[in-house]
Amino acid sequence: MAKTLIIGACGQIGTELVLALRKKYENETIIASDIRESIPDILANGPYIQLDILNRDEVRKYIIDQKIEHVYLLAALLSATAEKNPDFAWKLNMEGLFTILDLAKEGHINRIFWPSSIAVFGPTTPSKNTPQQTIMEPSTVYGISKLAGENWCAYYHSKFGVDVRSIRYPGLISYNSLPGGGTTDYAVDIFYSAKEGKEFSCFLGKDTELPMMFMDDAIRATLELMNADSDKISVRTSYNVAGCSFTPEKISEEIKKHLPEFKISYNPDFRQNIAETWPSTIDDSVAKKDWNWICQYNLTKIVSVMVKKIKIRKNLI
Ligand code: NAD
Ligand code: AKB
Repeated sequence: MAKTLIIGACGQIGTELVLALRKKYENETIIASDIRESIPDILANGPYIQLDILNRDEVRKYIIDQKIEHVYLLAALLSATAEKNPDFAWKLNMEGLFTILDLAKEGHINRIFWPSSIAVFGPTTPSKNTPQQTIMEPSTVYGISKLAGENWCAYYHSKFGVDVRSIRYPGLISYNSLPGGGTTDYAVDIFYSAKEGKEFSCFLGKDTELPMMFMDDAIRATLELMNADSDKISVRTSYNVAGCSFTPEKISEEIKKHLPEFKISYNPDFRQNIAETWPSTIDDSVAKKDWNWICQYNLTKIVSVMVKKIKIRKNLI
């Protein structure tokens, strides 16, 4: 059983990933870490260490001393936050990756997961059914950092044999954890307004179609890729995966089927400009062929689970 460290474990994906890994493997082998001093209660069922990925010496010492074998590196600034702080976004999104890739190159780690994003695509990319390999000219700091990261992953794999695996996640929709500063965050926020009986002010226009995915699908994709035989992995930059694509108007119509009183208004801000450069639908045929990826949640199923689970969560508080 590989001793595993999740860096950035208290975020939207990390929270769910740690829970999924602890369900599958022994809790003691799944170590959550984050820059945050305290952890969400939901992660208190196993080990936690406060680590700043930008403190290279401390991270190196911990990974070597603790004989960590697998690392999931999730700490990053997302698209909207990164546009507000480009220098720091570049530093955080790139330096941490080099620390982990170098440890693997030196033989201290034997497998890495590092997430990329649909943000690697840009305004010149074909936006419908965006292929695995296509024009990639991102126009955001976040997208530039993810594209550079993908290429560094492929480089460390081909030059040094580093086993690094990656997925270009679409916008992720979850109920156990909140999103952390992205352009797709509206698709989670909308459920809280809907459940609270408040009108939702959407920061994207009503016809802005983006690729999205339910968190359970994203976590399953991550674990399936990490468990795939190495010889099945033909892509060492990052895999396209598709869930379902929808507009704010489409998701609000689906919510109204459960909560007929729900109201939405549209007040696009700077995130609209980002969204307009991203694909609307994704071709994930390579992931399907290589490691049998298949999505299980369409919009109807996502909305029905979200409406139910967010109610349960609110009742528990
Ligand atoms: P998030 O912002 O919710 O979580 C990031 C976590 O990293 C936070 O808990 C934060 O405290 C931690 N962190 C920040 N700085 C740190 C540091 N210096 N050292 C250690 N930890 C630090 O992000 P997320 O949505 O969970 O995304 C995780 C990864 O997945 C990111 O690389 C992101 O780009 C990628 N991704 C996410 C989505 C999505 O929709 N959530 C989509 C595509 C790609
Ligand atoms: C964001 O909106 O920044 C993220 C992403 C798609 O990478 N959710």
